[in-house]
Amino acid sequence: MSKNSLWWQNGIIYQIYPRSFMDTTANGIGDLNGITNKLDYLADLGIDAIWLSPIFPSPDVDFGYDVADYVAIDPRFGTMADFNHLLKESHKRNIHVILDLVLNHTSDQHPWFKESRKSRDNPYHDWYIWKDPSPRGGPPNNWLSIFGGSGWEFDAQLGQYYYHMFCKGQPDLNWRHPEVREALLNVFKFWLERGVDGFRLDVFNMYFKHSELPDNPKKLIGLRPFDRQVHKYEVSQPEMYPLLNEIRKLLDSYGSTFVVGETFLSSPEHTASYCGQDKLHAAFNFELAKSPWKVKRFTRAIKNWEKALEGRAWPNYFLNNHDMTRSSSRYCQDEDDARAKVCAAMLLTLRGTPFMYYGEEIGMRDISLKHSQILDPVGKRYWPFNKGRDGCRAPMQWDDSVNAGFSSTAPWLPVHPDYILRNVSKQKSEPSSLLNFYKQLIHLRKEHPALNQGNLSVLDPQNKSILSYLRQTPGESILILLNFKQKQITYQFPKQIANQNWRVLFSEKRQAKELCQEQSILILSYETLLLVAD
Ligand code: TEU
Repeated sequence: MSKNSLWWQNGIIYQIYPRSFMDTTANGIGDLNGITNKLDYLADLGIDAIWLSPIFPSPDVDFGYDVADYVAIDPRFGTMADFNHLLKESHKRNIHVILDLVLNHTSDQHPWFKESRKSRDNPYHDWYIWKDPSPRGGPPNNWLSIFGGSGWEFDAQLGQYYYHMFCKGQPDLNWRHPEVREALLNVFKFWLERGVDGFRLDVFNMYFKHSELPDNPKKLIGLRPFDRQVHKYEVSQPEMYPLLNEIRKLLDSYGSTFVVGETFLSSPEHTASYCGQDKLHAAFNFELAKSPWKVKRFTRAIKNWEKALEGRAWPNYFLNNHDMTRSSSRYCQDEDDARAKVCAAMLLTLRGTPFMYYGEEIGMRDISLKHSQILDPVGKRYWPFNKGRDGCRAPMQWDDSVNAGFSSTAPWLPVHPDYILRNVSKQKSEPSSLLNFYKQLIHLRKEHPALNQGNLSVLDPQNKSILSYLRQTPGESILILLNFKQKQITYQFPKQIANQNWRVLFSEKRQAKELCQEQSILILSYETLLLVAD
């Protein structure tokens, strides 16, 4: 549908966790029609694509990341007709649609797995990773599940173990089997034929395991047993590269599509190795999102990512997703959104596709739950050491009506109690709200080629307060100055740009177009200051 083949570079991608976005059927769970109803809101925000966390039938052991049918819609989310409608209405508004494909594992309720466990000679048996007990008895090797315990589950009837990196209800597929490979490539085709614009691939670098299934080497240091292993043999096997090549060819044959991979347990360099012309368009590198509130650490994360990609692929940045504490909860103090604005400005002015997560634009905070309310398997297993991921998955806060306007009935997870004060409707009407801040910067990013496509030069930090970088095209230079601290501070223009005259392009705290003629400038508390070369 896209006239612009670079939509995924120029655009902003907005992740929706469908069960928490908007409920139109009064079952407490968001749905596809809910998303369709909110497309005008998203178009007005200025985003260019929505990535939908899994919308396929699932027993919800891992809330959609355990798929029981790759080519159908979970009835709680709607029907295929609802999906077609959502796709059509999104495209009408120039919003692309990206689906989340979870192809490393299925649900144990997927018909393939049900067949697979029937008998050792069932045609589907080898579609999963089955293995006899070790000669001494017990699991075939030392691989563990990141969700806790052994990675192997014994099936008494078969007398064999199957492997699962995540819950035991999420058996790993055997991508080495030609029929599995074909069936999964057909999943891409099925959705491409329907007109979707791209995919997010869940833990793609886990698809292949070492063919011999050897024990992983041990490590001395690490919090959990999982962390005290080098994950050498169950992730990042070389067979992934030719497969990515094949996936990319398939996608390219459908026009200007996009595929972003979620890299699991990976360094920026290794993540970058999966990106390029004949591989993924993009992959997620978690360094920025894991940075503490320190200019030095953000600077390092940005430089590392740029360096790792070596110009081979277009960068991307995110601070939030459905697996991590929201950035507002990580960085903001109380209800003050000053730091959330700094985050927004950074995300929207860096060189690379920004990924946003629903509710980020209004600074939604994580909900806190009692042990008995936890739904996420990670939280159930590791409480209270790790409370799991429910916190960042609470219902979207639309307005101050009952259940924050998300649903007319009790939602699947509680609404954050701050919704009366923090919601879309309220922030729309407040000129200085976080929502309006996002909108202004999204607008600026679209208007200015330097912000959109320009080069990036990260300037060396002068102090612990200011993160600064230049974005440049041959015709335009923009200097971005972000104050990470509450106190105001004087910024000295570095030598390489000291002879330049700068005008204010954006700041909430001063007049646009104001000229800066001094060698230094006073940056106010948590100020975002964008200067354009005169
Ligand atoms: O995430 C993989 C992953 O790295 C996380 O499971 C991570 O280990 C966890 O959040 C730590 O708390 C993807 C999905 O994003 C996640 O939602 C799924 O649970 C997982 O894969 C399995 O599909």
